[in-house]
Amino acid sequence: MPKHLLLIIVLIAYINCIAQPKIIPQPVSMHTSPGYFSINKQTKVIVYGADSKKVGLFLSSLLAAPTGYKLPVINQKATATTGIVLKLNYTPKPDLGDEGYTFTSTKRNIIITANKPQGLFYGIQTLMQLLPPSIEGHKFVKAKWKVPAVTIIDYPRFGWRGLMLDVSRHFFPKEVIKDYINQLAKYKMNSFHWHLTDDNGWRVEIKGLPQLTDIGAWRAPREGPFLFVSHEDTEPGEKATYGGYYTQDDIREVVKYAQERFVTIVPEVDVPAHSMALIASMPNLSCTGLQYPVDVGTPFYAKKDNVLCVGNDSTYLILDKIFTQIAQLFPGQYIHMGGDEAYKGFWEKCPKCQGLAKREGLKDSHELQSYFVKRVEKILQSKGKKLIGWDEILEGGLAPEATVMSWRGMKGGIAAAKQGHKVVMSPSDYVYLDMYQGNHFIEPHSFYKLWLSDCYSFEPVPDSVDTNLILGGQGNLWSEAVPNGRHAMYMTWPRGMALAEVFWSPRGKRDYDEFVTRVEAHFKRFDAANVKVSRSIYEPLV
Ligand code: TNX
Repeated sequence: MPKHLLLIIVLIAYINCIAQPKIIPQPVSMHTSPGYFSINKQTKVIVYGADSKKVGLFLSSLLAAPTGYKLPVINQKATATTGIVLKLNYTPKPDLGDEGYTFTSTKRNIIITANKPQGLFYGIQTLMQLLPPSIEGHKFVKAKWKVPAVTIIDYPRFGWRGLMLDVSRHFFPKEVIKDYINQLAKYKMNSFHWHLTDDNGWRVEIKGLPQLTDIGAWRAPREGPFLFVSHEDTEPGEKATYGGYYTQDDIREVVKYAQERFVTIVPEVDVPAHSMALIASMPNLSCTGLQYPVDVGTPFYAKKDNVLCVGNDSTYLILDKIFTQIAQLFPGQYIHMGGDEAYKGFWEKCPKCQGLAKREGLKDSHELQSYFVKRVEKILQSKGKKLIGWDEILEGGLAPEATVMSWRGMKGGIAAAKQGHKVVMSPSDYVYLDMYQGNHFIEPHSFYKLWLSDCYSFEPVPDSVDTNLILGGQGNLWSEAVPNGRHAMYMTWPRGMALAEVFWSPRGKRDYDEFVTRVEAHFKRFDAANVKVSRSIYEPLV
């Protein structure tokens, strides 16, 4: 081959390589070709029926502000001509599953196909990422809206791709929750675990139990140290209290918002421990019956009884009342009952708990906990829901149908899968977004460490377990040191992108240095959206 021809081939290959669109999570397969599709004010979004129309309208609304175009969404019977075509397959393509899609862009059109509307939705997230970063802005920008010519086939590795946000240690208004959900959906995550209760605040209105939010949602404020705020915002008025809660209307509004983005909300009511806000509202539910204030925010402790009395019938009556309403508010199949870090010393000294143990033949406090979890499972099942809990629910024996969320490493998940239970992997060493993400000099106050590369190296399926039992994975943002929504975003991204890729993309495709080039490209998108995120992408030397 003549030398100059070889040079041209190498040059084309090189240009193609650097021109590779920076999609996160990485698609299953993507091929680029020369040319592009231009979105302009004549562009139409073409759909076929009500289901694809919804997604089409969503796309049109995403594009409206930055482009200034109001792209019409047209329901068409015949096969499409030009435009952005969103089409559900008449005969489902098995490889794509419920969430996969194909994406083809040429000079003439963009065609997205999927088996289900959710797949079309992910196709339009890919479309957004193929457009310049300014598409993420909220205001009009003059730009050329070019979509490079590509052919993509894409579908997720796992069905459970989640993030958790703790709204108890600090409270975030519903607008923050919506932003959080919107952001995770852009990275093709589909589950939002809403940690609604803990020692430091009860955050959900329960009709007929007004004390939960009159008392349980408020605590004394405290000072930093925080990077972005020097103190917590307190409510205006006479009492210097900190807190807040969601009304049932707020919850319905957020649920609808999440549904529009194909995100399932998993609500968590953390019991039997982490229950000081509940116990402060109803002191008769603890073994001692002592009156405590809602905790100001200390780590897991055993001196105060933040644990529900498992030998008291009122505990189950109240939980039934609470879970009835939680089940009505949240349409997803799962309810998370927490179950973590229960100090069991009060049960050991409590006559009611010991009486129960005797009657039921329970030989230790682990079995008392297991009895409690099994009763909660029955309550949830009676409302048509499935139980999921932190891996402590294994202690004393799992409830028959329980799904385990493994946070103290993977071992709980492995043990649960070996017993045939479903598992969501959420090990603190790989997914705890409250930890330092880089050098302490530039990162806000936190503890321990979790680098971007740690998240990216997470492998949710351990050797020797049935792959089908691992539903997927989840990143968790605990909010002891996260006082507001802006800080929550900062702590979640870019590590959330690494997790999104772990949960979606084929295992064999991971290459950290290449991933970082995509992350850097995505920083521009966050900038355009005015969302501040950490820039710590390499492990610090100190
Ligand atoms: C452990 S993870 C907890 C949380 C804390 C977190 C801090 C889990 C189930 N329990 O209550 O906020 O550590 O990283």
